[in-house]
Amino acid sequence: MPKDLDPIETSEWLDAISSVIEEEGIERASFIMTKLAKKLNEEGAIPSYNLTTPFRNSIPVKDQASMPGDLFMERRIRSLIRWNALAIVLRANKNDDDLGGHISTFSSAATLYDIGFNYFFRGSNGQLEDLIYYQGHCSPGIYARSFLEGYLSEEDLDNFRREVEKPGLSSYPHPWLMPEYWQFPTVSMGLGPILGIYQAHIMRYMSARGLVPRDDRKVWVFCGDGEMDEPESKGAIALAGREQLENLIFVINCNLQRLDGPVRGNGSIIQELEGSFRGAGWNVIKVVWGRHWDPIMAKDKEGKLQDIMDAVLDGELQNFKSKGGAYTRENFFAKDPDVLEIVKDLTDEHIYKLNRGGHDPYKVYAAYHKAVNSKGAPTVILALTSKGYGIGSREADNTTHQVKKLSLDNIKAFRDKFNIPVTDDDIENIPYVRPADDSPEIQYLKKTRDSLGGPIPRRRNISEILSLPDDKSFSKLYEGTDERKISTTMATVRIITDLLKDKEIGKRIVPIVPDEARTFGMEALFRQVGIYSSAGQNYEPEDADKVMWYKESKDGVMLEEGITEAGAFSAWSALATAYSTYDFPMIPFYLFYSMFGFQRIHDLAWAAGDAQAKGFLIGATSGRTTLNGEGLQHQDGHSHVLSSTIPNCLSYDPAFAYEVAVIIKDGIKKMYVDQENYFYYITTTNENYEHPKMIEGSEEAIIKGMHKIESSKNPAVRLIGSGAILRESIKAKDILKNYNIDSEVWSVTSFNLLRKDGMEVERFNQLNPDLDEKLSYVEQCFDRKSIPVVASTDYMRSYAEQIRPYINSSYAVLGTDGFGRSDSREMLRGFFEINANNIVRASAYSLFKEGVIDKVQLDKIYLDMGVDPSKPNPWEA
Ligand SMILES: Cc1ncc(C[n+]2csc(CCOP(=O)(O)OP(=O)(O)O)c2C)c(N)n1
Ligand SMILES: [Mg+2]
Repeated sequence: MPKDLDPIETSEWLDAISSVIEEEGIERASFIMTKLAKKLNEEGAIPSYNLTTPFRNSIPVKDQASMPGDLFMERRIRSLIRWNALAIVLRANKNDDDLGGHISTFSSAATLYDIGFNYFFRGSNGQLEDLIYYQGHCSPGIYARSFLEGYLSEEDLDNFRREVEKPGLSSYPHPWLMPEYWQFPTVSMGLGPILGIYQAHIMRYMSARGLVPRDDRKVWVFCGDGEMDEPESKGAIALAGREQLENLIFVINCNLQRLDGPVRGNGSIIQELEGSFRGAGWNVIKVVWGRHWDPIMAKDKEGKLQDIMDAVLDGELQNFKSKGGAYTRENFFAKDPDVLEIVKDLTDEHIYKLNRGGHDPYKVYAAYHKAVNSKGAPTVILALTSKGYGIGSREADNTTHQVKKLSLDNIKAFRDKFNIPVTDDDIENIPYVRPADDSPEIQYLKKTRDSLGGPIPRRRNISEILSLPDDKSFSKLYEGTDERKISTTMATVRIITDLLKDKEIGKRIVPIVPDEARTFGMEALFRQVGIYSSAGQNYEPEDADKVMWYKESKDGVMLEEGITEAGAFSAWSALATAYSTYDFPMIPFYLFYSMFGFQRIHDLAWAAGDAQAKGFLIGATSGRTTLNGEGLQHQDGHSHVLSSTIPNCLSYDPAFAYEVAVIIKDGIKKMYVDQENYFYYITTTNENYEHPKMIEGSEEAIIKGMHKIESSKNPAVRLIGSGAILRESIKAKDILKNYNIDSEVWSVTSFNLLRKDGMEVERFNQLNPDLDEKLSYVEQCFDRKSIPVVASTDYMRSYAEQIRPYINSSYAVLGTDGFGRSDSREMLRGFFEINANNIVRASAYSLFKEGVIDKVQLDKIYLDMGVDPSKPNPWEA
């Protein structure tokens, strides 16, 4: 704030606005101020006060909704939750197992959760529950509440972070490990915020389409102030503002610290976030000071205390909690002698106890009350708290994040602060404390949750079983395309288009794109099903006179999320878990440039695996040489390697339209009819070619990962390939024929699945030496004859390498290791040595090594194939 050059003039202005407020109300005053700001702006000034307000509570005391419950009872309950949360972590770390856990995060957030649980979070008994993204490091606090509520036992708590032998409590929220408890995986910082925003977006989408009404259901996202530095945390806040997601509430626990130290030692994270969120169109509710400050602030007639508050740095605020009342008096209030005077009657102890807003149930209640009742915009609550609240000398120290063990003195200080009924004799055991079922505390706790619809967290682990769609959507593609040339991307879009019209499941199909529909030939869907827009379409689209015009509508089906792979993926994730969160299975198809898939958003995909997502990811325009003109940053030759790292992701690289159809049909069956816990990644390409008819009866083999497409009575070599490159293997077969070398060709729809099958069989045989040895699927296909195998794909070699252990003959693998580049497909396939000539070269070499052909024949083939030993190696070029 610049220096006040004329305080008398300033006060005249202030008096003037005060009298408007008094006589005509706050709205009129705001109107005048807006007019004045406009005037100023005309002169070139950019008013700064639009985005941030003074460092104080946004809700004035007179406007605070009052908390209806029993403050003292709730404090007793909260204290027990605090104690048990601490006990969970301390007990887990009493031995040498290094189990870890966190104390200080929850201790700063306990009131923020408690007010939610006591008054706002709705449960799942007979209704759709609120969707809550808990801050991952608060998990002990959430378990501690479930323990008091009677849903977890002492034994469960003692199994915190022990999940190998017993179904213990997962370290953080992990639906995979606690499928009936946690709904969302959140601990990887930043994922909760972006997933939560898109969850609220999808909640409105589902409602707008008349699928699942949203009524006053909310999405709550709890996150850390340090966590807000993740690009994902703030990356989608503009969408929430623009879409007016009034069903979304962010609660940011501003304890001013992250893991290593202060979040903004030299500034104010609350003010910074206020500006960002307000700029994005959110309601911002700052909960800075607790009620003990109210009488002090009431005495600040000249705003001098406010000036000190406005200038205080987070680094200083941290010190005030770690160094106590006397320090605060000297370094905060004493900045102005008049302000020092205001607190002269307070002892140091009193000053220390001046509470922060986030620890004051009344203030937090008022904020939540306002948030849940706000219309037309999302709300963010910025709550000032203290990290490690209540743990004695470890509160607000720079190392408090990692506290897992506490000195006896600290434990006693905690017990005393929160009046926990544990004696000195017993305290070293750190016993859990739970009053009897019929105690007033437990009765109160149960009553509050019953009135809100039952306990949470709870995850719906069962879902409606869907019927299979009409087979025609798929069987059309079994027939091949005759002479018509299409791409597998086009085939996929056809299937999606047909499925959208399906009587049984059509309404559940959601095509999602990140501004790439035209790339994938999906623009017909714009008009056919419409693009979802919460505002509808309030303008005439430029192409209104065209057949495929850009139609936005309130009940549009397609999600056109703009250029945000993380956002589009988060929307997919919300739909892919709708079977659980909405009790209404959805079948989302997210189509994206395969290069900007896993590589860009792998952590979200990993979280989707944890969340048990079900749906289809389509890596369109895939293949390092198949998407040819786009160059190094676009041409993907490794997404299958990346997708293979996610245990429940089934991935396929089909070559032909009928394979795509078989895979999608099977996917719908597995995920939505058989209720298996998978999601699908399918790469498709933009290369147009003719597609053959499906060989009858090959469905099962296609699904398993490999089927024979070209047979030979007496093959000398087996050529295997996938995606668009399979056609190079087919060409190679014809070339080899010229040298009297017979071959057979196999389409490998999934090297990843072949590897999984191989691992399973290998393990089974090792564990069961007394039983008959099983053969892996690859071994079954390639009987034990020593026919060399040559693989070629549009992916790096490690993709096809995976099946080497299950091949009993020689195995040569070609692939696209190295950076991509732009050129014609033909040139690129030569460059990466995956084309027919190179497949012939590799085959000839294998046959030469096996003694099937001699050196003369080899030299001839090499000469014909143009093999050049001096050609630079493509992965270093
Ligand atoms: C993506 C990611 N990076 C790093 C971490 C490790 N980590 C866990 S907690 C933490 C600090 C969290 O600080 P803040 O968000 O302020 O939460 P607080 O504990 O202070 O409430 C870090 C860096 C993580 N969990 N996720
Ligand atoms: Mg923090």
